[in-house]
Amino acid sequence: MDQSQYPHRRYNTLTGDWILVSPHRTQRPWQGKQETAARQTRPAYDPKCYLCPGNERAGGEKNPDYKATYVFTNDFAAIVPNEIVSENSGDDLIRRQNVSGTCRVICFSPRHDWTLPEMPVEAIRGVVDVWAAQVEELGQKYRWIQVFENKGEIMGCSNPHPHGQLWAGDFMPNEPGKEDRQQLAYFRDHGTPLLVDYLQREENQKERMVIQNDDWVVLLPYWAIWPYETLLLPRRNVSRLPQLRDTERSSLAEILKRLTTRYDNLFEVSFPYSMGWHGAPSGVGEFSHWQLHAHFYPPLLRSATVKKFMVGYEMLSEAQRDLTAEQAAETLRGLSETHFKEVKASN
Ligand code: H2U
Ligand code: ZN
Repeated sequence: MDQSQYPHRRYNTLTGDWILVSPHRTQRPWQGKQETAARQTRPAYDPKCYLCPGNERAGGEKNPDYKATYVFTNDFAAIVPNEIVSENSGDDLIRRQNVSGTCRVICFSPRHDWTLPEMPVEAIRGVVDVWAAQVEELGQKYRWIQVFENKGEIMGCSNPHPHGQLWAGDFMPNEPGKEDRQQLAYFRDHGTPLLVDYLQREENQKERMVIQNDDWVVLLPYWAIWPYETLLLPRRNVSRLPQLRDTERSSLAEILKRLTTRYDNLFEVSFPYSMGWHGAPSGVGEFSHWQLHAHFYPPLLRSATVKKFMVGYEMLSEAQRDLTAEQAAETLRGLSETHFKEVKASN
């Protein structure tokens, strides 16, 4: 019996968490039928959209007639600037911490009907530049700047207009905190960044590689939780987005378009996900152990309508998956990089 078909646990070296893998539960990668979701068409401009150029937002402010990207302070920010110095409650059971920060919304394009895979590479490059500039600017003031995109209603995204967000704060949140500790411990033991060595392993093993170009690699991490989760890594050791060179920013835009196109083609639907960047925290410190990377966490499992739920055992014990990372990587490798809408339009 092939040992890989038995339930086993995989260690997430990047966070220190474990995940339970139960490959025998799938038998084959595709159970059930593949559904083709109805083609959604949206207008290039929606007079009711609060992110479209020239429109009024919920807070009463009006968006300018922007032509490329547009960044504004979130009208309903989860973290706001706060000058109050934290007081210690003196109680180890009921602890609190004051937080100060800001939240911004990043409109990727004035085109209401576009999403990242449908945008021209040059326009995606504009988004990359905005991400880097925002991290640079807010890094002067805040410890952790989380750049992310929530895409699709299934992910709780409130508006289809292509946009992302950033939340900046003067504290280190849980997830990057775990990654910081794991990468530091590895660096102390090995003298090389964890993700630099990990990429080398994956390039040797090949079975979890998805796509690549001169500067970037997309792979399905060994420890992935979400069915088609991917990790986007630079080939060079770079700790933060602002450090990316001109050519690396363009090749990043290119690989982002290719990856998100493959995602859309998987179930022929505008593929929902939460994606975001992790890089070295800002401020003073030694961050040689950090390697910049992006995570893509898509919830879909078998079709446009069947998603993975993180409930029961997963809420109470640990994350679990049936489809192995290797099977999912193989599926993603087999997909076309011509967007399905483009194929349909030319037929
Ligand atoms: P989603 O990515 O979750 O759809 O978030 C859109 C953000 O836009 C959300 O955080 C903000 C919401 O607070 N927003 C504004 O800042 N102004 C508005 O007029 C509506 C939505
Ligand atoms: Zn819009």
